[in-house]
Amino acid sequence: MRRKRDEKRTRTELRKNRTSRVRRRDWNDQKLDPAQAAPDSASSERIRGKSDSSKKRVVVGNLEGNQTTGYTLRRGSGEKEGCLAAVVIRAGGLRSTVRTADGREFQCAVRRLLKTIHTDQRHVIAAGDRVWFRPSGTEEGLIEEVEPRYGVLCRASRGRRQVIVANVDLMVIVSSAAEPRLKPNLIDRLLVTAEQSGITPIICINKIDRTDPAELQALIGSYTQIGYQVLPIAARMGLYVDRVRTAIAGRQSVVVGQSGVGKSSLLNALFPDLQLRIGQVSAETEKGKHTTTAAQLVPLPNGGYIVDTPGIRQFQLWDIIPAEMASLFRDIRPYVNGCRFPSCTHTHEACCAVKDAVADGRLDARRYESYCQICSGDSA
Ligand SMILES: Nc1nc2c(ncn2[C@@H]2O[C@H](COP(=O)(O)OP(=O)(O)O)[C@@H](O)[C@H]2O)c(=O)[nH]1
Ligand SMILES: [Mg+2]
Ligand SMILES: [Zn+2]
Repeated sequence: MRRKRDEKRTRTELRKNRTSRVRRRDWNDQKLDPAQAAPDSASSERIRGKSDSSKKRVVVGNLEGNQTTGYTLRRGSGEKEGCLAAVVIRAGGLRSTVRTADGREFQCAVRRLLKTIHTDQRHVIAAGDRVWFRPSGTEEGLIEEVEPRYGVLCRASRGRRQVIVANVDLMVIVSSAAEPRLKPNLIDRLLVTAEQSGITPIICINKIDRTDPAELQALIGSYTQIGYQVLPIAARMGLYVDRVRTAIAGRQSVVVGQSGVGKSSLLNALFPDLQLRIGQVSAETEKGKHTTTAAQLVPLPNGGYIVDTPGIRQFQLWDIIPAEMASLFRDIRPYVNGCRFPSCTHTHEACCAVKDAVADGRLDARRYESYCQICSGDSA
C-alpha cells in the first residue's frame, strides 16, 4: 500500500521535472531523489544507491505504455550491471525457467533476499513474472529482482491464495454455441474474475456453425453494449480465428472456458505447431486428488505468450465481498450509488437503484440474475 503511494508520488515528481513517464520500483522503500534519477532518455535506467550496492533503485521508463503490449517492461537491452531482463516461463521451488526477449532460456535460482521478502507465497516466483537475473554461463542464472505484478490469477489451495500466473494482459473467454450449450452465467463469472484481476477480457463464442447466428444476436449485443468485445468463431473450420490472432498478438494471454468448448481447437487453428495442452484436466484432478499443474508460458510466433495450464479452469473468485461484486459488473456499477443503504447488496433490500434499473429495463435482467447467483455462491 505504502509503496504504491510512494510510486505515485515519485512518478508525479519526476514527471514535473522530466516530461517522460517514469516509475520507480524499490524493494527498500528508499526515497528517490529525482535529480539523481535523471535518466535522459525515456528508456530504463538502473541507479545504484549511494552506500549499499545491494540496495538497488530502479527507474522504469514508459511502464504504462508497455503494460498492454506484454513482455518487456523496460526498453533497451537491459544488459545493465550484468543483469538481463526476462520473463518467467515456468516457476519452480528451486529453479525457474526464464526467457529473454531474444529468446534465450536460462535455469535460474532465486536470490536469498527475495525469498525473505515474500513469505506468504508458495513460490517467490510465479510464471509470467518479469525478472532481472544475473546469468552465469549460457544456461544458468540467479534472479535478483522481480517487477511488481499486475494481472494476477490465483487459485485457492488448502485455504491459501496461490498465484498461478502473473502479468496477464488478456483473458480469452471461450464458450460454445452448442455442445456444450452456451452458458452466459459462466461467461459472467469469468468476466468478474478478469475485472477483479485487472485483465482485459474478450469473449469468443465458438461453434457458430452449429447455430442460427440470429439466436446469438441478443447476447452479443448485450455484451457489446457493456463494452466487451465478442468474437463469434468456428475454430474447427478456422472461421474468423484471425480476429483472435490479432487480439492476442504481443500480449500475455490466458485462455479459459469449460471443457469441450473448443479451446484446444482454437489454439491449434491459430498455432498448428505449438502443441498446447490447454484445458486438459486430468482424471486425478477431477477426483480432487492433489496434482501439480504448474502454469507455463508458451512464446507465440508473432510475439506475446499463451499461458498453458491444464488446471486453468480452477481459477477462483478470491475474497470478493458483495459490495465489491457489484463494482465488478460494469453495467451494475453505475447504479449502486443510488441505493438507499450504503451496504446494499442489491438482492433483498428496499429502495435499491439496481433493482429499479432491472425493473424498468435499463439493466439486463439476465446479467442481474448472474450477479445474484454469483453473490449467493452458487456455481454457474
Ligand atoms: N461444430 C464444431 N465443433 C467444434 C468446433 N471447434 C471445436 N469443435 C469440437 O468440439 C470438441 C471439443 O473441442 P476441444 O478443442 O477439445 O475443446 P476444449 O476442451 O475446450 O479444448 C471437439 O470434438 C472439436 O472437434 C467448431 O468450430 N465447430
Ligand atoms: Mg482442450
Ligand atoms: Zn441496491
